[in-house]
Amino acid sequence: MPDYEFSPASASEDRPRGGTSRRVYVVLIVCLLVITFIMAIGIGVLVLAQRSSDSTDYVSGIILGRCLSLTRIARPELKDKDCKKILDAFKSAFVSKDPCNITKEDYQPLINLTADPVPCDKSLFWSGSKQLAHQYTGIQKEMFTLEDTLLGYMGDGLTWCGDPRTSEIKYESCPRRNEKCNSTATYVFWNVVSQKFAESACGTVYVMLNGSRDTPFSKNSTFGRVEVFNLRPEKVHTLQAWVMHNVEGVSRDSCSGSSIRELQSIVQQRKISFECHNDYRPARFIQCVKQPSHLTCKALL
Ligand code: N1C
Repeated sequence: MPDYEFSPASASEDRPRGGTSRRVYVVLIVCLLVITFIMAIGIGVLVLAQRSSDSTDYVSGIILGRCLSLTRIARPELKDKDCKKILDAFKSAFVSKDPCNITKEDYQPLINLTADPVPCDKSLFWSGSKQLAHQYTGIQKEMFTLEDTLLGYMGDGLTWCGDPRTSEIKYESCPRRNEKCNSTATYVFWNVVSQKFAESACGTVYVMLNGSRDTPFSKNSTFGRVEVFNLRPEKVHTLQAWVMHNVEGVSRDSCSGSSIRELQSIVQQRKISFECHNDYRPARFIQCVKQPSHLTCKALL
């Protein structure tokens, strides 16, 4: 009998085998479903973990990258700084801590690792004029704003905070500063580094202020609250203010206005001489690059 011919005997023999293979199929399908389910969960967990570690990598990556690019490329005289240690000290200041109660002491280990003193007569403070101040020091390379030093450069433009429940850096959902949440990680950072920047200044120091604001000198600003009061009169003999006005904007206040007179009085009480220039010419030239045909710019020539 040919192999393919049906025989009752073989049919009866096949029945139990057919039942077994159906069971095998069912078991296989169930196994496949279970494996697929486990894999889906695994992939989900990986994606979530990846997302949350992205938030760590974002700030950590920028801080480490900025530290390396400044100390290894732009300012090789700082090549001995240990950027990995600096990143660890930065994170330890606020990671896993109450985001509303960061202290100056929390940042002390970071400060100790990042000393970058500015030569006398080369410190430029600013308030309300960040962009122009940076354009100025970008050209006048021997002058330094805080953001031209290692610490200021690393933190510029970033927001960060910790959370007691995790050891990760947050940056998207940090609490806003208010009466109940006074000492945020970023606010305390700028207070501490601005204080250090002012304490280490010497000789004549400069401040660029925004004369198109109602109060170019504000006692609530970091400059008015922290820096002015941390200049050391035994090292700083003169503060020279540059009151810059927008080329097209209105001139709200100038060297003779009440806000600058208030600054003058604070500085002189601290036994530091005070000088003031309206629209300091070298910085005015920079403003005029964008609007060379404006009347006040033509008048410069
Ligand atoms: O509050 P400000 O200016 O008077 O602060 C500026 C003053 C500068 O002289 C700097 O040395 O204080 C220092 N400083 C920074 O370098 C800095 N970089 C970025 C203070 N703050 C700094 N930031 C952020 O800008 C920070 O978030 C802070 O709140 C603002 C300050 O801007 P401002 O009012 O124009």
